[in-house]
This record gives sequence, structure tokens and C-alpha cells, in this order.
Amino acid sequence: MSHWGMFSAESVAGEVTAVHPYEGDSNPSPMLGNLAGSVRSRSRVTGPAVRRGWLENGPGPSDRRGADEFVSVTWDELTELLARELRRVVDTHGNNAIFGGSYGWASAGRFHHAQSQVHRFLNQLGGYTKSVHSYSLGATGVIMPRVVGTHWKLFARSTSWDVIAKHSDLLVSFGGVPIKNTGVNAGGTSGHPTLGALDAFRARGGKIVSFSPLRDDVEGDCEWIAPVPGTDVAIMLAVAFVLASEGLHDREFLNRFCVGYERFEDYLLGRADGVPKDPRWAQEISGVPAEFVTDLARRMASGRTLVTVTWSLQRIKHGEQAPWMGVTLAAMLGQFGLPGGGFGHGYGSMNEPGLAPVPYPLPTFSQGVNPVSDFIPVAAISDLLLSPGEEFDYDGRRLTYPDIRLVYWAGGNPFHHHQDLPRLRRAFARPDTIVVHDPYWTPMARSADIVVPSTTSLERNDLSCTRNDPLLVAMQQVVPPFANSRDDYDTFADLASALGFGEQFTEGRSSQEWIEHLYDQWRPFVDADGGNTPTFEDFWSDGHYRMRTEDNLVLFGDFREDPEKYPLSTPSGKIEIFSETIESFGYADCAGHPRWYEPDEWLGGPRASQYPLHLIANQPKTRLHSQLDHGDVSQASKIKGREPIRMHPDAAAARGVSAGDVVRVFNDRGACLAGVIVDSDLRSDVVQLSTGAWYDPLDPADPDSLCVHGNPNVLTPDIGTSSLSHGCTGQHVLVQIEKFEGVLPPVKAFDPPVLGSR
Ligand SMILES: Nc1nc2c(c(=O)[nH]1)N[C@H]1C(S)=C(S)[C@@H](COP(=O)(O)OP(=O)(O)OC[C@H]3O[C@@H](n4cnc5c(=O)[nH]c(N)nc54)[C@H](O)[C@@H]3O)O[C@H]1N2
Ligand SMILES: Nc1nc2c(c(=O)[nH]1)N[C@H]1C(S)=C(S)[C@@H](COP(=O)(O)OP(=O)(O)OC[C@H]3O[C@@H](n4cnc5c(=O)[nH]c(N)nc54)[C@H](O)[C@@H]3O)O[C@H]1N2
Ligand SMILES: [Mo]
Repeated sequence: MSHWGMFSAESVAGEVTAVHPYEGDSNPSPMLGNLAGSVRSRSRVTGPAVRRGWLENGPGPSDRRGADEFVSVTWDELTELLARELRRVVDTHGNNAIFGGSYGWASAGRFHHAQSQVHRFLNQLGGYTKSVHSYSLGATGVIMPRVVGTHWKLFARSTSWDVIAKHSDLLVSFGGVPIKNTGVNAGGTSGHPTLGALDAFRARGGKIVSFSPLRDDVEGDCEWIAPVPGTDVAIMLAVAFVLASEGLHDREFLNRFCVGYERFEDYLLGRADGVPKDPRWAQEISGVPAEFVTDLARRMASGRTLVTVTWSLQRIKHGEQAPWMGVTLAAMLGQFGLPGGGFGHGYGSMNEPGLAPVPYPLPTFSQGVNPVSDFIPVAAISDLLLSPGEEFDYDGRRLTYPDIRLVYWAGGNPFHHHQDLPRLRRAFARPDTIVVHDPYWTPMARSADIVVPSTTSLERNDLSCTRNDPLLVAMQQVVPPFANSRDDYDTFADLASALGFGEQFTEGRSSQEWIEHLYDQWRPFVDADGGNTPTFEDFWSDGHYRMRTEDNLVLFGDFREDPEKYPLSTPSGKIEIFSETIESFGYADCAGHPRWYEPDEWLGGPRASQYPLHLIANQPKTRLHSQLDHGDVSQASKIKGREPIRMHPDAAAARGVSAGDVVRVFNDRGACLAGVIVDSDLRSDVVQLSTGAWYDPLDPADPDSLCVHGNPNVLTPDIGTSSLSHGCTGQHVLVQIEKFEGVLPPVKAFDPPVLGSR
């Protein structure tokens, strides 16, 4: 099992040679093609390694991170020096001097999940400064609980694809329903129903309106509208304006199930600020013709309409507003909780939305309790390291950044996920020690002091399942551990033992015993629900167990049926179109109701005169984030070894650029090279460069160096969505592009660093 689907594998001499998708999967992800050849890739970490400068000079700030050579050490030496360093930091600076947020996707599997392992270990060490929420849903995770009382239920208990295919007339999607993204599901998946469901929906006469800078965010038939990126909230407001001014809004629903519509309406109609948010107003901002919006509002009110907002819409400045306004629009239509109507968040962002949930908890490896209370919103990593002792706003609270001395990362790649990499590199020069566990020499591993080689999920047994998939799967080892790599669990068990809590960490179990234990602890939940689980031995030889799922769900169907019995977990128990709580925070960048704020990085703002192209840094089609960028499918997409950038023919011609050329993409934060695809399926002032190319600085010692490979995060702004949630804003950035003339520098991202001996 991988995050991008279930498979069986063939292997020869310790290498995966072929991968076959699970036969029950109607639309397997092409990303499975990255797995063959991945185990013995030249980018694997062959054994424990320590940065020479750290080994020779001891812990301390260093701007050599990322440029220094490494020294091989034995596992015993590694355990000894890492245990000593952890003890030193805890004893002299306290546990909150360890940053162990360790954000990242790592691999599928309930036991060997790297974050669970590192968090359990650090909790037992006495705790660590953690991070909250995700790069995926930084704004949603804070705003949606205040508006509808939850964020995770929006996906895990979303209206099912079957219900949509059967009941919806119109799907108005902001951000499309990109099939490429539904390949992926955190923890894995045994099926990919989205494409089939959209086809069934269209075959019944269902229509899709896709607001998106890219045509292919919907596969097949749809009405494609490409507004100025980042202006969706203005468009939604204009739709709402038409509903309100033509009396098409459902007053009864707004009275019974919502609070604060009147306050919002004062803003909407311009009573509050003298600016009616009408379709002409929105046309000025978004470029979408007023007549289209007026007509769309009427269509939306005349049938069963689902308003969907992809997660990308909240990964920008003021990202709170798009999902909030999506909820408000759906509430005005009065179809919340009706089959096929209402609101959806993340259809086409991940496989999960639209899939039926399992009704019981999943087998879980306990992380224990973190005694340290300090935390950061996850995308504040550079702020944390650069500004110890400084105060910041978060969700109505005033918090302080602790002084971090040691950074511990297992299962994530900040050089993939974080914005403004030149700034991140300066931040990573600050701590005394950086520890990274990874199977590969990623740019993050190269920037560490202590590199711990992990196995991949192909090299170990595990259990996998997710909350919206019927199968519990026996993940059976395909090949032996590569070279001198080890399971993260074994590394932590040894470290815990050197630090005096070995027994507490392992509870006396080997990994295989843990897997069996997790399974046995979980069985009673299933059996109490009428399941009939086999013994572990039978489960393991069958390969999977099929769980019950809750089919044909309608998001908030119970609330609609009986709002007194099933209130939302908001202060009012209702949908909060106006939130007294948020209003009381007094934030200039997030008021008490959804509203339009001008972004920083947009074509309508002053930066566009210097950087006239709007770059969409979306999820890559050919891999999960940075994972297996060296794999066959990802490599096949590269142009002269560089990540592909899509440009409109007009934008290319204006710069004398043709398909297959390499260009320099730049702004005032940084620059990278990319290989050109010319394509008219995007706005002429929009370019698209997905995330995930391994950061590859021309001069590794210079934090401002050109990335020769095409990582868009050398360009993106490192600013939070707002004072409310400080979510990631990496999706959008303004750039300029020029043809790269000189001699093309080689891509070295996949070459391991120099490994010396002492
Ligand atoms: N510009 C821009 N940036 C973005 C986004 C965007 O839209 N635009 N999207 C953001 C989003 S939504 C996300 S979720 C993040 C993703 O960011 P990450 O989750 O950090 O990215 P991954 O490449 O999945 O990193 C996972 C790492 O875990 C390693 N790994 C795999 N298995 C194991 C294991 O068993 N043990 C250990 N120790 N390591 C393992 C992999 O080799 C890889 O290096 O990126 C964010 N960044
Ligand atoms: N293949 C693949 N699938 C993935 C992932 C991956 O790495 N690879 N990562 C997974 C993860 S961790 C996450 S969180 C999800 C993320 O899910 P999303 O954030 O929804 O995915 P993106 O591909 O970043 O963006 C979806 C589309 O939104 C459109 N868009 C961007 N900005 C705007 C805008 O301002 N307005 C409108 N209307 N549309 C806009 C873009 O054209 C883009 O293709 O994807 C998951 N799926
Ligand atoms: Mo994500």
C-alpha cells in the first residue's frame, strides 16, 4: 500500500521490478509507476551519517548546512552521539528547545508511520515544541470549526459520490475537481471512484461549472471559467448578491439553521460600506463577465446545486475566506444537508471526500502525551527559528516563539513543503543541531547535521487502513532493508534505551509483535459492530479484511433533519455566517463574516507591474509531493531534466520562448530553472509549476542560489493566511520569466553528498 494506492509488487535481488495495481481499483494512480527501482536508487542513504562541521566543532549555529560534506558513522556511534546531544539540550535548555513538529507525509502504514514514531519518542523524552494543523488545510482547520463546528467531518463525512451522481443537477466548483489529486489519500486507498462518479453524474444530465486558472482541473465536459487567480471570493459574493437582491435566497433556512446572515447582508449589499458586491464589482476584480455571474446565480437557485471549494483556495493569503464564503453561498441556497446539494470542500483535492467512512476507530500506535504546551501553526517554522521570544497572534491567542536548539524531523521534507526557501535556509542555520530520518538524501537530509537512514515501507511489514476505505490491508515486506538502513522504530528503540526509557518505548515488543498487538486491540470494535474478524494469522495470509462502511452519506444530513438533536459544535449550534468569536479577536485580516480582501500576490495588485505572470504552484501530477521525484513517471515528465512549467502560447511568444526551452523563473525572493510546455489550456497571464522538484542550488553554500531543477518554493511568500490561522500561502506567487541562455548547469539533486571518513 502507498498513499497513492494499493498494489502488489515483484522484486529481484532486493529491488522492486514491477508493480501491479489492486484489481478492485477502477482507476489506479499512474504514480504507482514511480515505485519500481526506488529501493536501490542512488539517492538512498546507505548508512548513518554526520555533517563534518558538526562532528568536528560540536553543536552550534552553522551556515554550512546544505554545503558541508558528511562522515559515515556506525549505528552504535550514532545512537551514542544523538542520545548525548538530546540529553544536553533537554538538561541545559529544557524540552521546549526541541522542535519536533516534524510535519510531513512519510509513508502509509499504521505502525511505522514516522510521525507517530517520532512523537511517541519525544513525548517520552519529556516533550517537545509541536506544530498544529497542516500545510494542506492550515486556514480551513481553524476557520471551519468556528463556522460549522468541524473541519475533518467536511471530508470524512462528506456527501458521497453516489449521492452526488444521483441527485445533483449542478456542480459549481471553485478549483475544479482535479483527478490527478484524487490519486492520493493519506494512508492509502483501495479504490479511486471520482472519475467514474463524475461520468455517471454527467450521463444523468449533471452540469459542471469549473472556476479555475487551468482547463484540466476538470477532466471531460464542463463550463470552464478562468478568473484572475485568487478572486473566487469576489465571484461568490457577486453570486450571493444576485440571490439576495432577486429574493432567490432561502430565508427560512438562513433563520433556522444559521446565525448572522443580516450582518453579512449589510456588507454584501453595501449598506455597511457603500460598496454593493454586485456582479459589476466582481467583474472589475475577477474579469468574469457580470452577465455570466447573474445567470449562474439564477441557475444555482433553480435546481439541486453543490458548491465545492478545493483546498488550494485556502492555501493563499486570506485563505479563510473562500471556504467560509462557500459555506455562506450554499447556506443561502438552502440546500445544506439535502442529497446532492449544499457544500463540499476537497472534492478533487484528495481521494477521501465522497468516499464512505468506516464506523469505528482504526488501529492506532499510541503517541502518548506531550508535557510541553508550546506550539506553532505548522507553516510558521522559519518565524519560529528566526524570532525566538517574539510574540505572535493565533486564533484569538497571543503566543511566544520558544528558543529552539534542536530540530528533529522524521518523515517530512521542509524543502518541499515550506515557502521562501532562501529564508528557510537562514532559519535552519540558527539551531545547534538538526536531525533528519529519511530513506533518501533529500535536500532536507543534506541540510541536517545527523542523518538517520530509514527503511521505506517496501522493506517492512505493516498494517494500513484509513477512515474512508473499506480495506484493512496487510502490508507485506517486498524486499529486505536496503544497505545499512533501519526502521525508524528500531532507531528510536535504541535511542530510548540509551536514554533510559527503552522499556517504556517498546513495551517489550518487536515491530511484528506491535503490528499483531494493534490488530488484536482493534478487533473488538469491529466485532461489537457485527463484524467477524479473523485471527491475525488468517488476516495476514488473506492479505486484507473488508470493513463495514456508512454508505450514501449526506454532509450535515442529521443537522438538517433535526438541528436541536444534532446541533453543530459552534457557539450557536448553527452555521455561523457571522461569528461573534472571530469578530471579538479584532483582527484586521479576518473579520466576523466572510469578505473580500485583496491578496498580495495577484494580478490586480502593484507587484504585478514587475512580476506580470501569476504562477500556480499546485500539486504535481506525477508524484506525491517530493516523494520519488527520481522515479520513472516523475522523470518522464521532466524537460532537459527540469520540472515542467506550463505557459500560454501568448506568454511564451512574448518572451521568445518555445516548447522544450529552459527558462529562468524569478522574483525578488529567488529564482529557478524550469522546462517549458506551451499550452492554451490556461489563462495567458498564468503559468503553472507544480511543487516537488528536489531543491537543487547551483551554489549550495549560498541560500539565495538559483535552483537549477525547478522548485517553486524558492519563489513563494512565507506569510501566513491571516492572524487567525497562519496557514500556508504557497499556492500563488507572482513571477517574471525569461529564456535561459547560458550553459545549462547539471541537475545534481539526486546525487548523494560526499561521504568522507574520519
Ligand atoms: N508552494 C507550495 N508548497 C506546498 C504546497 C502547495 O500547494 N504549494 N502544498 C503543501 C502541502 S498540501 C503539503 S501536505 C506539503 C507536503 O510536504 P511533505 O509531506 O513534507 O512532503 P513529502 O515529499 O511527502 O515528504 C515526505 C518525506 O518522508 C520521507 N519518508 C517516506 N517514508 C518514510 C519513512 O518510513 N520514514 C521516514 N523517516 N521518512 C520517510 C520521504 O522520503 C520524504 O522525504 O507540501 C506543502 N507545500
Ligand atoms: N498527484 C498528487 N495528488 C495529490 C498530492 C500530490 O502531491 N500529488 N498531494 C495531496 C495533498 S497533501 C493535498 S493537501 C491535496 C491538495 O489539494 P488542492 O490544494 O486542492 O490541490 P492543488 O493541485 O494544489 O490545487 C487544485 C487546483 O486548484 C486550482 N487553483 C489554484 N488557485 C486557484 C484560485 O485562486 N482559484 C481557483 N478557482 N482555482 C485555483 C489550480 O488550478 C489547481 O490545479 O492534494 C493531494 N493530492
Ligand atoms: Mo497536503
